[in-house]
Amino acid sequence: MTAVYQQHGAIAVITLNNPPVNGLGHATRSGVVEGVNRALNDEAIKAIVITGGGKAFSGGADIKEFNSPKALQEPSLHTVIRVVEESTKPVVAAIHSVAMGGGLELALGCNYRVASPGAQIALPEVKLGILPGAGGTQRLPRVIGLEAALNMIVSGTPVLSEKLAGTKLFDQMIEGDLLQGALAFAEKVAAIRPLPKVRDMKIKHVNAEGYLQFARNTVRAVAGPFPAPLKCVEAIAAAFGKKFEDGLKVERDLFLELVQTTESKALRHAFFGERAASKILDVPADTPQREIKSAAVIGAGTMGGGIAMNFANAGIPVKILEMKQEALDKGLATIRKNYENSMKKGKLTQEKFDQRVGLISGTLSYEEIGQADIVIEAVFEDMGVKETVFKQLDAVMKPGAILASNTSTLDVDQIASFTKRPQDVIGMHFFSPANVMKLLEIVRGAKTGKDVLATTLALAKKIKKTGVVSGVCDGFIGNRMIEQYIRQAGFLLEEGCLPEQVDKAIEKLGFAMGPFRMSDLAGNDIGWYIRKRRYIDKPEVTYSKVADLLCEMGRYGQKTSGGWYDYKAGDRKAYSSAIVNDMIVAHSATLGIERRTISDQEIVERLLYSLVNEGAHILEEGIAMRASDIDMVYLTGYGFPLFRGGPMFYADTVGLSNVLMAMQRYAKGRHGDAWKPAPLLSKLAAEGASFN
Ligand code: T1G
Repeated sequence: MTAVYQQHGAIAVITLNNPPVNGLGHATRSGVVEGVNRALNDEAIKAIVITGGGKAFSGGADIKEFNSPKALQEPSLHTVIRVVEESTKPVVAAIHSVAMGGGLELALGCNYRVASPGAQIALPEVKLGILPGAGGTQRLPRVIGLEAALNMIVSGTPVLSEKLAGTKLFDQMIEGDLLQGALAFAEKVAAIRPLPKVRDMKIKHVNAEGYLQFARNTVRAVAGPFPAPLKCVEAIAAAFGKKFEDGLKVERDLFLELVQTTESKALRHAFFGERAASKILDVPADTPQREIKSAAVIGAGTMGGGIAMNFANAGIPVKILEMKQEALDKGLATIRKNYENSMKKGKLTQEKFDQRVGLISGTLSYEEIGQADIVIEAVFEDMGVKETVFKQLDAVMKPGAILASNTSTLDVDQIASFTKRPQDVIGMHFFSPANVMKLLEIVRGAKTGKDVLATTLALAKKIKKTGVVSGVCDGFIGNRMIEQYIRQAGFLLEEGCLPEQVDKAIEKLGFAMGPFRMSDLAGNDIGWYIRKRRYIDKPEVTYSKVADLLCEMGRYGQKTSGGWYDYKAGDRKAYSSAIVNDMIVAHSATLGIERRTISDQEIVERLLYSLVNEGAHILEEGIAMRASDIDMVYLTGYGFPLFRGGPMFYADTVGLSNVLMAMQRYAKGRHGDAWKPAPLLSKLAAEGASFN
């Protein structure tokens, strides 16, 4: 049963029982209606308490049901709330832990609400690209006021129950046993008539219209490509000057409009994608984990320092090993500076600063890190250097320590072979800046132990990273795909584009930064180093030489005040470079290419579909377990626009047969070999299927 009915004296208790968060799926909704009707038909019952079993009152509507018939199957959430609100006996919501979305809306339909302190109270629908669709925009302003309600609904941010204790949202806060407190409260109000209803309350505001207009202007300025925030304001506005039922209808219409949008589907895709990524088919959720109480990092450079900060931020002591005192001091000073900057911006209290700085120490001796539960090396990206480090680690680290490499492309199996404990070796590929970027590619070696993988996934969550598991291949998931994207960017320059046209086209799609601005930021010499290797390893793969010519000009990017673009001292703005543009045009001439005007659509298709095709190969090879994992890599590590859902989701929205047709067109052009479709893509397109 997903709603359990019990009788405590003259009080009926309906307990939501749909783990893990009492999502209000169809069965649960039916259970509540049956419970209320049963209580109303039982003369011995004077009042009703609704509460949640397990770790939540309710996390809201069951998002898994969205865009499926079940979501609207009667009794809909509206019906459940109406049944509760029309009850002839008082209904008390007893809230603990989490009351979000439809869960809070259900509570708002009750006559009374009591809560334990520390419960997360939210209407977070806007984060899923929708809005509270079961009366929340009409009832919440009636109990906590227009401004507080509008802030909660437009931000979707949870508020702790005790912060709302003084409002009409909660009739009583219950310290100690919630059920006992709720039963006592229900006894106390059982005979009170008329039954209070939130819908009958009035909203007072000194200048509602003025405030709502201010809200519209503010929200419009910050909502970007997402339509939901502004529609939240419109729904709340309908709570003024309209009959309650009319306001509900406005809310309903806006909800139905939003739930069909691609933006909302993308946000819901990302919500589930983030959670699915930590599920590994052959590693059960109850796989024993190793305890991580301390960490060590090899290398105090940009990556090593950033990695160490992640541990300190999570309260885990971390020791950084360097070879030279000067490098160690520089690294520790940089970390301190980063925390000082956060404090200056008001993002860090002095207390947190002291705590985090206190958790980070340095050493020059391998012996001093031997007792750490995990060690992550962030040394130079060269297999010889990795070999030296891992042989040292194998000699000094205690048995059971996890030995992780921050390599961004190298073979983790080969790295593991430098040790006598390959089962303890794993890849943890952080993205620069490592203390900021959410993505953590977790590279599973052939011999990586299941407990090591389970531990690393749990650690990723603890240090607030999105951990995505990758198999071993050159570039893992993200970098392997971005290489095809960069290849196309180079070919586009040879055929007629200039850097700013390519960047602008993809930035118009929502990317934070196009390929050339991104390369200038990261350093053009990094790609140069990788291509030099490619020319030897994979001579059959063609690349544009334009990027090499740029590096031969010493134009590595921002760090050399010039790359694809020109830069001025102290100014990170990218200025079009006549020297570079002339070089590109001249290069086309040497290739005998007649430059042509290329549309933004072609630019976007060639950049994105090259990602999608490589992503399909990655899926076929089992390097990534599921398409949403690939999407999470791009959403959290490569600036892919969230409202587009990631490359594989984007391809699904375009339609895989359309993607395939476009690729077939490009296959007729230069470097057509790059457009050989992955068999999986062809198969899904032929079946009219999708990746996700
Ligand atoms: N529906 C279905 N599954 C849900 C869910 C939901 N609302 N919320 C969480 N889950 C699953 C989640 O996928 C994961 O599954 C497990 O629960 C644990 O989640 C009409 C229409 C509640 C604060 O947006 O914010 O109501 O991976 O890892 O860290 O207006 O989940 O274990 O299989 O996040 O303890 C509005 C979304 C819905 C709340 C718990 N509600 N959830 O956090 O656990 S729309 C939300 C959360 C709505 C009405 C509208 C969090 C949490 P699995 P978790 P957690």
